Amino acid sequence: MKKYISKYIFLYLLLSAFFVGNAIAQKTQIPLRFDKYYTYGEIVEAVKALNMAYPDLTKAVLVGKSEENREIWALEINNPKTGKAEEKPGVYVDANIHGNEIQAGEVALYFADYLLKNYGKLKDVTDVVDRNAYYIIPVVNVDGRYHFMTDGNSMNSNRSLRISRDDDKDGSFDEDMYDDLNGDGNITQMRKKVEGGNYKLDAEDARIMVRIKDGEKGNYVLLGQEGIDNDNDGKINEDTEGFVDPNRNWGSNWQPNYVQRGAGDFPFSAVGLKSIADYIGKHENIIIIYAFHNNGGMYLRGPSTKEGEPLNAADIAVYDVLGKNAEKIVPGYRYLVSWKDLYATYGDFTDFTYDAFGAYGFVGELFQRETETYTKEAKKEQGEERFYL
Ligand SMILES: [Ca+2]
Ligand SMILES: [Ca+2]
Ligand SMILES: [Ca+2]
Ligand SMILES: [Ca+2]
Ligand SMILES: [Zn+2]
Repeated sequence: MKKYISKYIFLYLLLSAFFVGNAIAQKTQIPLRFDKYYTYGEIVEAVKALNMAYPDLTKAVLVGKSEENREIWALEINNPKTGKAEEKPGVYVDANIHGNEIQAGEVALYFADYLLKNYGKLKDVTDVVDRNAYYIIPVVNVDGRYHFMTDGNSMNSNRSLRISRDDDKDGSFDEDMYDDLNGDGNITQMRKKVEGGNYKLDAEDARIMVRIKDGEKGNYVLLGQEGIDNDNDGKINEDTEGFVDPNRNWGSNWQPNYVQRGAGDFPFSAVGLKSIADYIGKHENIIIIYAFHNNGGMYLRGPSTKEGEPLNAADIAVYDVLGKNAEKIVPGYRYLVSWKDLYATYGDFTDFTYDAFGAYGFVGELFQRETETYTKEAKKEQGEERFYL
């Protein structure tokens, strides 16, 4: 008997060692990796890992929780030897408010990592860290990032918040979502071969469907996005994820859904956004806000609607200095005004932080190629197609 017990204990120890070892191996480590995208969980681990690696300069702060109860974390950077954080100019940086714009999360993390690893090594970095306090939230839409990495995605899915909505008013919420039927990670259009259909295959690429012209004969029909009738009500994909755009739900110049699509039922109906607003409000020293999105190669300032005009001239002068410097620092990126140069958005984040807290705000639209840089000409060429940024 004794022999068996010791054998079991040994096995137990061996197994525990295996699991502990595994847990450590999975943990996000310093130096952080920038050759892959971190999952939501790994981003949280990265914030904590930076805090552990630089305990004198950082705090990891739980800001709040999302619709699906995921934690939203901030990394704060301040050198207490040069003063209290709240007595220094505060620089707030966040990213990935649109859940599918994931690389912005890596950019915010890279920014934190860059400041910390070069502190005491590069003079300019040491100077700015000594003079300012930083508040960095790498992932705002934590549920969106999570689902973007785990679910099949269409072009626009998991951009929004997970506030469910009963689209077909049958008493159940989001009960018939898209289904990735062929398991390729993408929600794409389904097609069916039907002689006399209104589509045909593209001559060069059979994946592409071309609408037939008058007099032509087609042999395909489109069946809509991938999915099955999950709840057996005879309709397919009739109640998918709720659509509240996290950058249309802030408490300044908010407009209801019929004016601003994705607005949500009321300002700050999103619990995660509300917690971030409270967090920023607690740090009265925050004077500048950078919110990183994808894409287009732009630094956008407010106002995000015409009604927000005119900004006061002194603020515009500050914006112009910052914006023109941003253009110099990041070649190809352009400093623009949201409503005028792009499109109007109500309930916008940086409008809220400007109106409520008097902080200068920029939306950094990351990623641009020559062809993808926003121009008025390009918008005309795109015709009816809308790009949401
Ligand atoms: Ca329903
Ligand atoms: Ca729904
Ligand atoms: Ca698929
Ligand atoms: Ca159904
Ligand atoms: Zn965006």
